[in-house]
Amino acid sequence: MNVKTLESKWRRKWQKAKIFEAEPTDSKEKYFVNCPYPYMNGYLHLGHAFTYLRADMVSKYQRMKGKNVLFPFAFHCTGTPIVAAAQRVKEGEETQISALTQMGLSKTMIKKLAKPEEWTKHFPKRAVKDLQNFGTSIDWRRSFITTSLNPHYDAFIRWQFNKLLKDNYLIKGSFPVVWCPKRETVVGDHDRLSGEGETPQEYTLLKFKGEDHFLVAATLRPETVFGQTNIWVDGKGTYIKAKVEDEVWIMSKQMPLKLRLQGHEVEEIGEVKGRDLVGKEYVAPEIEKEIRVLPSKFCDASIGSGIVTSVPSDSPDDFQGLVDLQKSESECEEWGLDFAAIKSIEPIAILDSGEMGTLPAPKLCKDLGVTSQTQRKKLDKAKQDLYMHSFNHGTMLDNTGEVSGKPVSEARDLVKDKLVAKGDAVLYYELTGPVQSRWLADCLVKIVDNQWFLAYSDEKWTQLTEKALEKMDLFPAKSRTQFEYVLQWLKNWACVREKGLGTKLPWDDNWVIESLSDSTIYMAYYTVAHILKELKEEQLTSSLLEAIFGDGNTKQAAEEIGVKQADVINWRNEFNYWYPYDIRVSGKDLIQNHLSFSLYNHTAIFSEDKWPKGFAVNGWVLVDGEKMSKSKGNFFTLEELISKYGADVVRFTLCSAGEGLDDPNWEVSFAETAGKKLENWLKFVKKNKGKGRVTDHPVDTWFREIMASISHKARLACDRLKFRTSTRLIFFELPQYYKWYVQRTGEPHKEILKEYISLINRGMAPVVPHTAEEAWRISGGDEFILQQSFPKGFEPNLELVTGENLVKQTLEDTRAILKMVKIEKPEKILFITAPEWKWEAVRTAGELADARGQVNLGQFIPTVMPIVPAESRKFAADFLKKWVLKDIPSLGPGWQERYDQRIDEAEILSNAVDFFSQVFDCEVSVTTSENANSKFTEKASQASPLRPAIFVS
Ligand code: A2H
Repeated sequence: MNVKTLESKWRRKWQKAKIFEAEPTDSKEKYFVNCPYPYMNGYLHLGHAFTYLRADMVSKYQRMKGKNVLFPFAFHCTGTPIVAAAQRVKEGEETQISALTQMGLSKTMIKKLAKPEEWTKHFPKRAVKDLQNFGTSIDWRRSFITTSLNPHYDAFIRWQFNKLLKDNYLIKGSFPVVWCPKRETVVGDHDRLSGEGETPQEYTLLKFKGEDHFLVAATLRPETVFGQTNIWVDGKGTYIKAKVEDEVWIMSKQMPLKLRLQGHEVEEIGEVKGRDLVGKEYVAPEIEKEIRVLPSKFCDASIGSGIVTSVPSDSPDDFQGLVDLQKSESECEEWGLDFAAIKSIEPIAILDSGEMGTLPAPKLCKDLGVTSQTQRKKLDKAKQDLYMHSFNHGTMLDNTGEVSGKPVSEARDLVKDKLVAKGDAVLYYELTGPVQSRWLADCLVKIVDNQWFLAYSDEKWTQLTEKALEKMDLFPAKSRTQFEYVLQWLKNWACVREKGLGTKLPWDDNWVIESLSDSTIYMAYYTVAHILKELKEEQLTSSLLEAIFGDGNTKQAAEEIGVKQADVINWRNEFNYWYPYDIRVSGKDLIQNHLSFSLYNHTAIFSEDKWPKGFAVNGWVLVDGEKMSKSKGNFFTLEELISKYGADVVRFTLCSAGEGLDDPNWEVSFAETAGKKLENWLKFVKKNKGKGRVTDHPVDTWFREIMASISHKARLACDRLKFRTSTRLIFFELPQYYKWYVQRTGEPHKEILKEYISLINRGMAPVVPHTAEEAWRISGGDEFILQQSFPKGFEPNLELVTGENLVKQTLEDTRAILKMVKIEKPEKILFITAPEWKWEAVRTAGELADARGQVNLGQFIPTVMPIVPAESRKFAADFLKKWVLKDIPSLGPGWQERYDQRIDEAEILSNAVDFFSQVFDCEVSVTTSENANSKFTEKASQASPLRPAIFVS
C-alpha cells in the first residue's frame, strides 16, 4: 500500500474512534501535555514540527503507559505582526505579497488577507490540517484563537488581569520603548524587519551653558565629566536652535522629534552653522569651567545631539580628534583657532583603569597605531574595549570630588543622578542600533507614560516563583540553572501596547495586552475551552471564571448566568481533574521570557497545587548542520515535508535529529532512506507473522532477557523524553541482537518472534504511529496500537547476557584468527578459558580503579602477585601489565561491571559447542587453563577473562 493512503487510513480510524478526545475519568491517572501555541502569520514549518513532535510523542507514550492523556492546541494572534502584514497587503507592498505568493496562496486569498481577521481564520485552519496530517494526538475540540476576535478567551484574559491588578502584581510607570513613528506604535521584536534585540539605551544629555542658550551633548560615561577639555561639533554641519520647555538648546536636526517622543516640548526657532559654533566657549557641567568648541570629523549627526563632550584621557575618539588638530596649524587657522591655545590642551587623568593606566585612551591609540580620527575600525574597537574595561576595572582618582576612590561602576550612576538633580543634564534614550519596523520606518525611542508592568522584579513574587521552580521536573535537568538565572534578573515587564490585536485592558481600553502577557496561564483555559465555547459571550462573567479556576461560589455563578449549579461544578471538576499540567514542551529560546512568565503568573493566579509540574526545552532545528532560512533554500513547511515523505518519515527523521538542549539536525539523507526502513519493517512483519518453532532452545532465554533489557532501557529513556535513544535501542540495536539470535538458534521461537514484533511495534508507536498501527494490524493485533501498553521489560540477568556475549565475542575472535592464519577450512578448534586467578586479578583491578577506570600498575602488581599460583608466575607479570595498559583502555569506562559476574566460561562455551561446530564445520572443544594439556601451556597463557585463548588447526 502506498504510504499516503496507509497513513490517511489510520488517521481516519483514530478520528472516527475519537481516541484523542480526552474526558476526565476516575479510573485512570491523568497526564496533561502542551506546547506554546504558534503565531498565525504563516504556515507551520520544520522548526515548529520538532517541538510539537516531542509533545506528541510524550502524549502517545504516556497514553501507552496507561494514562488518560490530554494534548490540546491553540493559535496565537495577539500583537502587531498580523495587523502589520495585513496592512502591507492592503498597501500592495511587494515583499509581503511575494512572500505570500511563495507560500502558495492564490491572488484572491492574498486580497482577502488585507484584513487581519482573515489571517486568524486562514492560518489556524491550515495549521489544524497540517498537524492532523502529521498524525498528532491533539484534542481539537479545545482549540481556540487569542484576542478579542474570540470573546470567550478575551473574557478569560480580562478576568486574569483584573485579578493581577487586585493582588498588586501590576504596577504603573513610564517606560522607554522602541517606537514606529509611521504607525505610531510600540515595536516588539516580532514587529521588526531588522534590528531584532536592539533596545533603548540610556544616555546622559549634558548641558553646556552659553550666553543665552545651551549646547547639549549625549554621553554614555557621565562619570568622566571631570576630564572634559573641550566640546566637539561637526564644523561642516548645520544645527537646530530650539526652545525646549523654557530653555534654548542647540542640537542636531534629528533631535527635536526624538526629544518630543521622550516627553519634551520642543519648538524649533532657527538654524546654526557648525562653523559658527567653533571657537566659542561654554561652561561645562560639574567642573564649571569654560571650554572651547572645536571641529571634529567623527561627530555623527544621527547620534544624540551631534555634539560631543571631549574627554581625551578616556575616549579614543576625543584623544585622536585633539591630536589631529594639534598636528595642523593650518587647520586651526582655517577654523580661526589659536594654535598655541589648542596645543596647550592636555588630557586630564581622572580614573585608574588598572593595567590600562590613568590615561587609557592615549595609550590605546598609541598601541593600536591610530594616526587619524577617520580610522573608524581601529577607533571603534578601542572605544568598545575601553568602555567595558573601565567599567569593570576602573577606580576614580582623587580629583573627582564625592566619587573619588569609588569604582567606575558605582561612580557612573552617582554622577549622573547629581547632574540630573542639579539640572545640568537630562536623561535621554537612543536605540542600541538601527531598527526598521514592519511598516518600513526607522524606529525611535518613545517614553510611554502610564505604562502597565507585570512586577516580575518584585522580590516576594520572585521568591514564590523560585519555590514553584524548585518543585518542577525539568527536561533536560541541566536547564535548571538557566531558569534560576532568569528568575533572578527578570525585570518588570511592560505588558500593554497601544496598538495591535489582543485583549483590551479591562479598566482602560486605550491599551491592548501584549502577546507574551496574554499567554501565561492559558493552559488552564484548555481544560474547559470546549465547554466555554458553547456558552454565550455574556455568560463568561468573572464570577463564572472565578468559580471554575479560582475559589468562587458555584451557586452564585450559576444563578448569574442562568445555568445549573451542577454544570458549573462539573466544569470546575474538569479543571481540577486536568490541572496542573504535567509537561510543557518548548524551544529553549522561551526560557528567558514565556516559560518564566508562565511560572510567575501561575503563582500569582493559582493555588500551589495548580503550579506547573514540568518544562521540557529543546534546541532549534538545523538542516544538514545549517540554520534554516528562506534565503538558503532549506526552509521547509510541514505541509511540504509531509506531502513529500509522508508523516512517519518526517517524524522518524525529526526524532532522530536530536534530543536534549543541543540543536537537532534534520538530515536530508536520513529522510530519503527512512521510508525504506519503515517499509522493510512492514515486510518483515508480514513475512514472519505466526512463524517460528515450538520447541525450546537454550539461547531463547538469553534473547528474552535482551528484549526485557532493551524495553527497560527504552522506557527509562522515554520517561526523560529521550525518544531518539529509545528509537535507537528498539529499532536499531534490538534487530542486531535478533540477527545473532537467529544465527544461534537457526529459527526463532514462535512466541519470542511474536513478542519481538510486538515489542518493536509498541516501542515505535509514539514515533511512527501510522506504520506501527499497520504492522500491529498485520500481526493480528486488535484495537489500536496507541491503546496498547508500551514495552516494560526489567533489568536483565547480567550473567545470562554476559554469557551470550562471551559466545558472540568468541565467534568473532575465532573468525578473525582463521582469517589471520589463512585457514579456510579448520580441522579442529580448541577454546581454553582463563584460570581462576586471572578472574581474581581482574576483579582486584576493578576495585583499585580510579573514577576514570584506570589502574596504577605499581599498586596493582604487588597486590595481586600473592594470589598467583607458583607455576603461573612466569607469565603473570606480562598478563597483568597487558591488562592494565592495553585491555582496560580498549574496554572503555565502566568496564569493571562486566567482570563482576561469576560465570562459568567453560560451561557456557561447552553448551555452544554444537553451534560452533556447525558454523565452522569442524570439531570444536573447550577446556580450562587449569585442565589444558601441557603442550598448550603457552597458548593457554594468552587467555583472559571473557576472551578465551583460541587454538585452531
Ligand atoms: B562618550 P555610541 Cl570618556 N557622534 O562620552 C559621535 N560620537 C558621539 C556622538 C555623536 N553624535 N554623540 C555622543 N558620542 C560619543 C564620553 C566618553 C564616551 C568617554 C569614553 C567613551 C565614550 C566623552 N566623550 O563613548 O556607542 C559620546 O562619547 C564610548 C562608548 O556610538 C558617547 O559617550 O552611542 C558615545 O559616543 C556614544 O557612543
